[in-house]
Amino acid sequence: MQRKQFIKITGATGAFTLLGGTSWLLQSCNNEQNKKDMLSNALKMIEGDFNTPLPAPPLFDLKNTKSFEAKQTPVEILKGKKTNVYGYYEGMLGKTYIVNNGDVINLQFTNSLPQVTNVHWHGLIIPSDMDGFPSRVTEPGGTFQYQFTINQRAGTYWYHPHPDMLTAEQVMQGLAGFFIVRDEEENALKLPNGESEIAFVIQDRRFKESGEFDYAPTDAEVMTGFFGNYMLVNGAYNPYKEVKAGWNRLRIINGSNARVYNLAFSNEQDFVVIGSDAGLLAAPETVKSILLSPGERIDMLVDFTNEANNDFFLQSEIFNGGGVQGREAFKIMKFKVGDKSNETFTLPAVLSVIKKINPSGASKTRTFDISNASMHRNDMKDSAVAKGTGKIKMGLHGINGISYDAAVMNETITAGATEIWEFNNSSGGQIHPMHFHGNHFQVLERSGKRGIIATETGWKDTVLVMPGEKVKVITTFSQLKGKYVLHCHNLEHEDSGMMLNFQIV
Ligand SMILES: [Cu+2]
Repeated sequence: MQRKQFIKITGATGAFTLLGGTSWLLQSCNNEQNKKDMLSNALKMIEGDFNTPLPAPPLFDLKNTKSFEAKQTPVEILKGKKTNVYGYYEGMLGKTYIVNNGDVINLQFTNSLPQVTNVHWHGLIIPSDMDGFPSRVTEPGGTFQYQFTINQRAGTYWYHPHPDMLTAEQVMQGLAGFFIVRDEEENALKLPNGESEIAFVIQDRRFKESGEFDYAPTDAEVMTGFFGNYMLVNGAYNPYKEVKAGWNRLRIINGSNARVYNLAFSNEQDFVVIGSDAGLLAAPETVKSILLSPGERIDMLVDFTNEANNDFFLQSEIFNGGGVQGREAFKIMKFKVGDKSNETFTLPAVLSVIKKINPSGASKTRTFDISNASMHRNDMKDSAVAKGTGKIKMGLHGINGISYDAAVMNETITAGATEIWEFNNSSGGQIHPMHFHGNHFQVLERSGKRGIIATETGWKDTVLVMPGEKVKVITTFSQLKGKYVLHCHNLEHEDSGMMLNFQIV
């Protein structure tokens, strides 16, 4: 960062604190020069040597293990340096759960962190009191019994913390894990498995000289979300993965706080999207690149048959991200393709049956203004700004002009009701991946040119809403009565207020 720009940014942060208000920040955001300064300060990605093998988090042994724990341990991510990370085991991330539909989870969770936390099972349709509601937290040293039955389709789900105003920093410190559900329908497809089924989470991080994660977002960085300049995959910096020259199945989570990736291969090869957040699509769709926003997952098949003994990269390509993101291309990980595989695989024409929800059956349409509406508020209470316990202050973002308050019930929904929810970012300047708990949804329509992309043809729990867009989703709510949240999965946005409560009654 150039010194002149640094002074401008820190000056801006200081002024925000002194004037203590969102009205000043609104002026700052509308000021073109300030906007340019924020963008010119974006860090350039620092690429590694791609010499570290891709680690796979160990599998969670559900038969013989009755507990798990969030704790801090030191690991080596950058060569010769120590990073104290958070994880659900000894290291960054957490053990991978692989369960079958119908399995029962009954685990005692222990919080061995120095701050409150909880566990949100992202994409699982489970009772409200097991779902990691932001104000239901486990104190340091405390325990909580997570108990629920898996009752949903196969898919790549994940688990991560969700405490009010502490989610961003706890995920950044390393708390996240895979929760893979299998079922008969998916098993029958005999998709590539074993060594050819590779699950990984991509995350950007910044490091201090010492090797520790550098996470101290300024107010300007809370506005856009926080970006790192080192790409980690399963906690390893720019790793490589050896694969067979045949079909491989890649299950990818975007576990980044704010960064959207435009995933593609450096050899320009096609890949086949077979699944999304909540399992298989109806039919495979072949693409050359796809956007994956924070919280979203992609399940893809990729045929490396013609790449025997070649190396190439999974990378993120330039995309139109409303001036906020997508202006830089960078490599994420290397694939080293070995000899030809002996296994044969024929891509099925049909993957699953996805019954489209008929919009005419919707009893209600709710519109959520996500154009950073809280910036227009001048009634933000000082207490709301002051109540922050973590690194991010409440109040810079909101939904419908209101920043999150765990004690307020914003929306009430009748169990079993079919509703259309519209996320309106038409006057917004930020990227918002919108996510809600307790249900899956279908994407009905998106205004503008992007249309509905391959991953959005199946069941979703997170949908990317670009600046200028309106996106409509439809769902039939479950019978699991209780409180859940709707929020932006840009975690800096979430923690500064871009979340609301809804209850199913
Ligand atoms: Cu957002």
